[in-house]
Amino acid sequence: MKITRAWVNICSPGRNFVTLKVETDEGFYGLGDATLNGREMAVASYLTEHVVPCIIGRDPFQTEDIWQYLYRGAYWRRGPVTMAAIAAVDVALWDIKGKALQTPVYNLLGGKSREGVLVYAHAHGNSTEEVIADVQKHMEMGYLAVRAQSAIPGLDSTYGVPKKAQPYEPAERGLPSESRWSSELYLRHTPRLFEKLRAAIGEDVHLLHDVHHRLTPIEAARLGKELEPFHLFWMEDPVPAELQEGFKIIREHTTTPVATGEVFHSIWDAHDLIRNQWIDYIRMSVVHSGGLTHLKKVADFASLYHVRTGCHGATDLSPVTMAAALHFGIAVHNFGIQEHMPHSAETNAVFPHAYSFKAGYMYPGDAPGLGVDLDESLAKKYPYQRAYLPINRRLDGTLTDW
Ligand code: KDG
Ligand code: MG
Repeated sequence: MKITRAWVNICSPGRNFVTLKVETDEGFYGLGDATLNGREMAVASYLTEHVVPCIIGRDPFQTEDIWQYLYRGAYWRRGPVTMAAIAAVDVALWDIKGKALQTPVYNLLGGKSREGVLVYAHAHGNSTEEVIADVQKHMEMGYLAVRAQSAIPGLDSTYGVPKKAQPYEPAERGLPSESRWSSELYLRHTPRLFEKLRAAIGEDVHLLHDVHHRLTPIEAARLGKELEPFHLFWMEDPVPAELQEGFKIIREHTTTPVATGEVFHSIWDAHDLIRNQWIDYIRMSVVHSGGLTHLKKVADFASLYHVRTGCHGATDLSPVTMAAALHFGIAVHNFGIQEHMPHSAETNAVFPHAYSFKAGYMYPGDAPGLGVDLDESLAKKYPYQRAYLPINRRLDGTLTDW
């Protein structure tokens, strides 16, 4: 079999998505997600100008060799743009393999290790009462794990809480909006939130929380310690992770489990975190870390150190990535949990898919390949619109991590 054609689709059914479609001479085609939130056109251009010409004529079954060709062969390695482009090709080729062999991708990754993929939902609110009500609503919907994010008294807006009564979507059209941040106010409020939340809902549901890279290691250590009585499933991205040793300080002070990795691109971003057992969950996603070929190696390495997976699954990861994550999650032995932030109705219509949710778990479905498609004529109705993630400043105006 040979790759005969590949092209990039850019659409915005509620939010922007970049999708690679790869066709073969035997009539099979595959899809790969290449969306990099707020920097979409960089990956689209990288693919069209630099990658697509190099894959025409290659055998789509050679996922390992093509991965190495695009990674080592570029000379310039890693980085979010390169790794999202490699991921798009890689996932499209696994999709083709599955379709050609008439089997779901999970069978090519080792087969099912479990019956369903445990997922966590997003709950949020402008007050503790609203957060509690939203967690309870998700429990009634069947979720067994819920992430809780709250507005912080004294701050106008914060990560994870919608500004209007609509589903949370951080990327906004127009230039980047600016938020204000205070670690002091956040650290004062968050343990009280979880104390009231646990008292209201009991111990039977897993609770998670995303710090979104905003603290210093010693501040994160304090938070982890104060959250210990409320038994979080994890505390996510407590600090910006460029300095892997920062996690050592957190680890030395608290037994609250730590998860990180949604902005990582390769095993080299997580190598020290994993081998020193400074984290419990590695949250790299299929799309931003080189596709299934690389993520499987990350998971296998992590499994040696008791680190489990928890793939990023926000709405800026398209249904193609969600499908890939579910095939991956049902197959890898050291799976932990999968994030589930449901896509809009427009997005779901543009990307019809076989995956489903039932009683706290998601299922990839048994369609050959990934079981997700792209309705190209419907996608044309939603042209790309430039959008950015917000930026964050401290109360005195200093730029900080969003
Ligand atoms: O594009 C950025 C989002 O994907 C990110 O802010 C979402 O942190 C996130 C999460 O855990 O879903
Ligand atoms: Mg996160």
